[in-house]
Amino acid sequence: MEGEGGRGSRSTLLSDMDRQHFNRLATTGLMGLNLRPQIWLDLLSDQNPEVNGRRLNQRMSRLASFGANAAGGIDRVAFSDANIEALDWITGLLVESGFSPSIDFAGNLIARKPGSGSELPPIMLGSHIDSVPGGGNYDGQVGSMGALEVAASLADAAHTTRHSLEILIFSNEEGGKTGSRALAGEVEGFELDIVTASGFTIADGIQRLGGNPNRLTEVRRTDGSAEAFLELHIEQGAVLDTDEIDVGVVEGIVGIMRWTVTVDGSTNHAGTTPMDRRADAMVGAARFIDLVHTTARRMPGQQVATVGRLEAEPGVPNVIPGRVTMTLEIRDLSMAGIERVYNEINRNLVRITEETETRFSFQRFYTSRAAPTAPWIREIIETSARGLGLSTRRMPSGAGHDAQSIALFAPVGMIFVPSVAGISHAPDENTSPQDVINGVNVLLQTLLELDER
Ligand code: HGY
Ligand code: MN
Ligand code: MN
Repeated sequence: MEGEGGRGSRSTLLSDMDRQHFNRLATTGLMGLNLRPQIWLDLLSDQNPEVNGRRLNQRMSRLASFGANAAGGIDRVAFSDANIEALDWITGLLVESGFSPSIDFAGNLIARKPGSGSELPPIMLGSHIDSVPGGGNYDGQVGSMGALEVAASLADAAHTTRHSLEILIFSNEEGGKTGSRALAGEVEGFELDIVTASGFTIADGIQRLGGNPNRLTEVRRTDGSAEAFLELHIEQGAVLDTDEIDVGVVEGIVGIMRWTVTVDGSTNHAGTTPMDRRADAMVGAARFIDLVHTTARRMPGQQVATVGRLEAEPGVPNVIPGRVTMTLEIRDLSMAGIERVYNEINRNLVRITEETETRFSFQRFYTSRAAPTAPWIREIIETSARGLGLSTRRMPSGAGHDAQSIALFAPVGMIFVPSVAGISHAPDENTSPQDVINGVNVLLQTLLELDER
């Protein structure tokens, strides 16, 4: 904190970084102003240390080549070969920055660098590099390359933080935040058998990454085992872009619950069964989808609900479907809000089951708890951004993030940068190189402030 200045080594970093600025400016023309060196240094010591934006964006491009698809996006789903190859590349970069990387039992890539205050808990930084099928080049990747760039900038400046640093590239974020939830002790046993977009179960996938699903519970961290966790991420919505705000300061992250919904009716001949003698599971499903949508829409609040997948059996044109299997996902900033939507859907479902003569059953398969970010870290992010001349806006996150799992055992902060037109989970996902740099500068500055505490 402010009043405790002097015990840390931040001043060393500032002067080292200033020297970098000095060198850069000296070679790029400030020399021409013919100022005395002492004056340059005085000028420069007022500046915030900045990361190497060129290296950062070059690495963003290189990362985009792992699992690149023809649409300009990526198919780097968790546990795929592209996921593993990208992790190998990142491992090398972490070593170059003086970090010791390893894969934990949950398949997280974790790299550590000791701080000067050996008794202090670590500061954690990171995000994910796995994508949804047909994803874009920024979701998770800005925060991952951002953490690596912070590491590289600190190494360039030969700066040792007081707290040890831990960089984490979490496993299977898109398929259920397996890595970060394992650190919080939240992964349920049955999840290991879930088949992911890669075609591998979560258990097999963890093994492919070099983890060990049988020892998953051993990675659980205890309360207070970290000083803080910082995650930089793209907004994935259009608020910052539309209002031309540089940086979002996340106040809270939505909770998410998902269920497999099974609708049972009667399989029968599509040509000979009269319309009034059918128990068509697809009709039950159709009415259910509408109910989910209208319920979430009509209730007061900001909850969202989605049926994202549907399969009919036997799934042929001339048979009335006897069974439909769907997913239901509900999100809200409070878990009680999710429960309210779920109960309201179920209350109205009675009518649908009666009218369509179908039966519904629900099996919950995923829970990611809603989490507020730490108020004191929000303030540090805000001050850091403003110190860099960037505008800020406090906002909630409707997307899920690894930070919400880490929030279960450590204070977390999240920095958002704009997503062009709010597009995400699609090849057109985009964030300008300058916005990426801005976000990473805020990440670095926030880390340095936290390290002073
Ligand atoms: O689904 C989500 O919100 C996140 O992108 N994993
Ligand atoms: Mn995502
Ligand atoms: Mn993400």
